[in-house]
Amino acid sequence: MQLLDKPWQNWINENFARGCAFEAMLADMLKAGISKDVALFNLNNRSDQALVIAEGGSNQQDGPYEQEASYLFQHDNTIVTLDGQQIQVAMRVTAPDVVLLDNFMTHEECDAFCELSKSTLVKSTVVDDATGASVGHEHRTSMGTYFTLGQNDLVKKIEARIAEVTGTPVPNGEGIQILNYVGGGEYRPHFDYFPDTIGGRVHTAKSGQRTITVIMYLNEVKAGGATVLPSINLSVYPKKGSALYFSYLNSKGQVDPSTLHGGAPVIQGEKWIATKWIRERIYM
Ligand code: PD2
Ligand code: ZN
Repeated sequence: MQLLDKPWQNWINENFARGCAFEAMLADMLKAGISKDVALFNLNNRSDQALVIAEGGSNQQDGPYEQEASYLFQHDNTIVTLDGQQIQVAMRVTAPDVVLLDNFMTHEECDAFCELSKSTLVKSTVVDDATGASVGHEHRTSMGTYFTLGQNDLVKKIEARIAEVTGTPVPNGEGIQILNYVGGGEYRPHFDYFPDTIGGRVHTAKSGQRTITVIMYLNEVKAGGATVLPSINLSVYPKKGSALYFSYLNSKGQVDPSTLHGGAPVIQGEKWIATKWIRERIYM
């Protein structure tokens, strides 16, 4: 069976890494004139994703990502927020811009988020590359729910804290998303920024690109469930109340492919997180 050329192999690997739907990729390939047999063969026998990322092939911009100062650069070991939360900087990587914050939330705040979410969890989705629609996918096996901006006092307090720590306006944040993973649940490696595709542009048209992700850990996981950044061989294990920050958009509009990240399978116990994605402009 015919192995497609390098640009097509890269395209397949990049889209898999982003969590694109298999069916959407197949449809795009058929549209481009590739026969179904060849498309299926190449989708099922893709070359090593890590290789493509190492070659810098995971976004369409010119030249390598130029690292700029972190949004959190102004902070020292401890950040005391206006509401009195004493947050410790536990770990920092400068390229990509990654910071682990301990004691970002109290245990009571974590428990309250889980309690408030339990009754509204639904199967999580990914963005369809071709259309921008939200679709279910085997690469993302969690249950989730969203809070709208400022939906209740807890949400307001945490949104204000995120805005203060990251130095970004509250209205630039998407609503907090709660995710719950159980037995084997995972979120395969992907980018949180939107790709430069028709589907991606549907999402960036109004509020711009995503700039920052803050993942807040709401419980301790018995085994597995680390957030992994394979490009830098980093695994962050969930610790109740801590938060993982990373940023991926610079002032030139480049996005940082080394922020490829995923949620490793939960082996024992369950995993609860809250995620905040921040945009360039007011989110609407
Ligand atoms: O659950 C995680 O650790 C995880 C991994 C990758 C969450 C997200 N991405 C996300 O919410 O974007
Ligand atoms: Zn993510």
